[in-house]
Amino acid sequence: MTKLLDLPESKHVLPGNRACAGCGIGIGLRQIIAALDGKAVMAVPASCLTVFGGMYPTSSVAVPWVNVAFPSTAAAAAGLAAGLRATGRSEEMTVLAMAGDGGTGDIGIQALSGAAERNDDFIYLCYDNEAYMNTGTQRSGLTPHGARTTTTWAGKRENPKDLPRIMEAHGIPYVASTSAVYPTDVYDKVAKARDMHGLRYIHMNTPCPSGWNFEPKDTVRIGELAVECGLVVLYEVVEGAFRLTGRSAALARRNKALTPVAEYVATQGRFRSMDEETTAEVQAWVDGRWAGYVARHAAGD
Ligand SMILES: Cc1ncc(C[n+]2csc(CCOP(=O)(O)OP(=O)(O)O)c2C)c(N)n1
Ligand code: SF4
Ligand SMILES: [Mg+2]
Repeated sequence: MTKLLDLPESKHVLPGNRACAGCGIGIGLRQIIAALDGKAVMAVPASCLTVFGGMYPTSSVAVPWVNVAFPSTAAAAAGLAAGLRATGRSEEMTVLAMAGDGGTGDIGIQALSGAAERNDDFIYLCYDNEAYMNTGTQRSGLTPHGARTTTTWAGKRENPKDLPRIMEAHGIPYVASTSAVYPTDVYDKVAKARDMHGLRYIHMNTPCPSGWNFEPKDTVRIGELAVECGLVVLYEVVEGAFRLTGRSAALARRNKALTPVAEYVATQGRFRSMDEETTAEVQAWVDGRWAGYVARHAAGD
């Protein structure tokens, strides 16, 4: 595992963009592009990520980038990969499709599922800020149970879709779950995916101070707390073999109860109206999932 001080300096994600202060996307994006050494071509739909792309002719991301229609990110990436293959340049650069949770789990899922079924040759990275943030915080299929958005005033009633698991069911070579606030975990997973072929799917949690309603200075603390309480789990599935990574692996080794979900929800305004009953439901859901991850880790399947 790469050590924090050994991470390369970010040469391709430049200072200066219009994203909110404390945005988790920027932290993760630096490691993603660094792991590809800037040798990437990106396909990106409408989202907060396009704010980092900026308005032509300026951009804070110094790699080629195609803005694509919302449902077609994976289809566009498959086309870019086919183009590189046809011109004999597949080994020169990686095709990186990168989209939000709404653009991936709701709007883009059919194109992504098709690309996974064909095992098209690109990395798809979904950054998950847990709602449609660029348009002012509407509920997505990945918004957590209990979270308040502009379309769930009383708190969302459903559990979020488990997108990495849906992708794993396609039998693709690589699936990973990470968090932007663990830079070495992000870097190592993207670097591993870079050296593989076929469809590689990485899911990255990205805390969002504006939509989750917390102070920008707390991004890293809140991202870490999500892992401490098991709402976000760091893992990878390589050719079907599952293992927990980084902090999640350490928590499993410790073999103690995780931090209660109640501590996490107390840190964010979006959970302000969450009552004790809902918190207990979410806790039970997290406990069940965590036990499943720990069992898979132990079995190595
Ligand atoms: C076809 C289409 N429908 C709706 C929009 C408006 N729109 C732009 S960004 C966005 C939110 C995307 O949410 P997500 O994919 O989660 O990314 P985030 O904004 O959270 O980073 C929406 C609905 C659009 N640009 N195009
Ligand atoms: S709304 Fe959230 S995800 Fe979007 S730029 Fe602001 S902090 Fe980042
Ligand atoms: Mg989103």
